[in-house]
Amino acid sequence: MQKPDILMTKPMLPIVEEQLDAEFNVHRLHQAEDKQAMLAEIGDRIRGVALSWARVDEAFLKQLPNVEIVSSFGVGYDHVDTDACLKAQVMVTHTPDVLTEEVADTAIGLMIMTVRELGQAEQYLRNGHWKPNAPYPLTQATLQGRTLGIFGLGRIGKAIAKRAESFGLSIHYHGRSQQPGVDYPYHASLEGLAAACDTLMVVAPGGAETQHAVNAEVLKALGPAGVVINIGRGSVIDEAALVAALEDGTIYGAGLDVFEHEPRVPDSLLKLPRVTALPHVGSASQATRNDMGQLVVDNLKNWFATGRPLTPVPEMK
Ligand code: NAP
Ligand code: 8YV
Repeated sequence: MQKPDILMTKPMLPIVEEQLDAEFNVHRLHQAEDKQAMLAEIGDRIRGVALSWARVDEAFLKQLPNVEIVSSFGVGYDHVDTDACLKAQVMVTHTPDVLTEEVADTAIGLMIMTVRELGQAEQYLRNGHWKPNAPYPLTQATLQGRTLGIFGLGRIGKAIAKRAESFGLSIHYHGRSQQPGVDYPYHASLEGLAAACDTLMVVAPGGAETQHAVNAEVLKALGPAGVVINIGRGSVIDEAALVAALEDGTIYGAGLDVFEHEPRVPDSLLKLPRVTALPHVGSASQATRNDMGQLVVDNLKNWFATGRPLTPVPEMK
């Protein structure tokens, strides 16, 4: 039987590429010198897409008139226009759950690094500044006694909350609605959440609805002891407003794993002393990335074997 033709948009993990090559006729868009010419030539044969970090919109889908499924690497899928996919009757899958605990671990690590300046302290030692009578300065902030406001109490948000509770933090949250069976105080507005806490953990998805939700007003409400941690998406925070709030002391510090224009991180942010910046490594252990990659493969295999996806995005359910 003829193997289905699928399109790969970027290089993927070896375990993914090997399995996809065994099951499908894989076309690698990233290897084409002229991507438009390649799509014009093979676009109508493509039935599936193994997607990482490429935008899927109406224009892209038009070039793949017979595509049935987009299997995206990662739980966040703000790079996929799900309305366009629904209109074109294209299934979209993502990789939830398998990365939840890893990302929550990273979020907690980033929060502690930021509040206790652990990255800066390590640089102090590595740069030879730790001498007799020259300890690293005491941090003005402590994790103890903090109130953590979680913006996006979903799978990862709840895993962060569970960990934070064991550190003795009080937890509050904001989302589009109050969740039944969740006892943490709920705030109907993000500004209300920020006013009630001193540490804001952003773990909401990206996309038009959350674009710049963390703006100058929210940062002002967080206050001068406030620390923002972003493990969700860069687009959720107005980066220029964040820089301004850090520069003038409106808030205390920030720990960021994600940025508005990755991999570009503005110098104005990096030169601030109370900023901890990580290169989008929330899920980036080999084991977790392999599990995510396996789901990309399994969604495609299941779709072509049974006509059903394993982990469709909520809009497709
Ligand atoms: P999830 O279970 O769907 O949780 C998302 C939460 O955000 C839900 O509680 C939802 O609550 C809330 N939310 C969704 N849309 C919202 C909106 N428009 N306004 C306000 N709140 C909204 O997803 P997850 O698995 O926890 O992942 C969350 C996000 O983390 C992903 O979308 C991705 O962007 C990010 N992520 C980052 C990394 C990294 O490496 N840094 C790794 C994995 C994931 P309501 O429905 O009640 O609003
Ligand atoms: C990945 C992520 O880094 O799952 C997500 O939404 O942001 C991360 O786990 C990314 O999707 C792929 O590089």
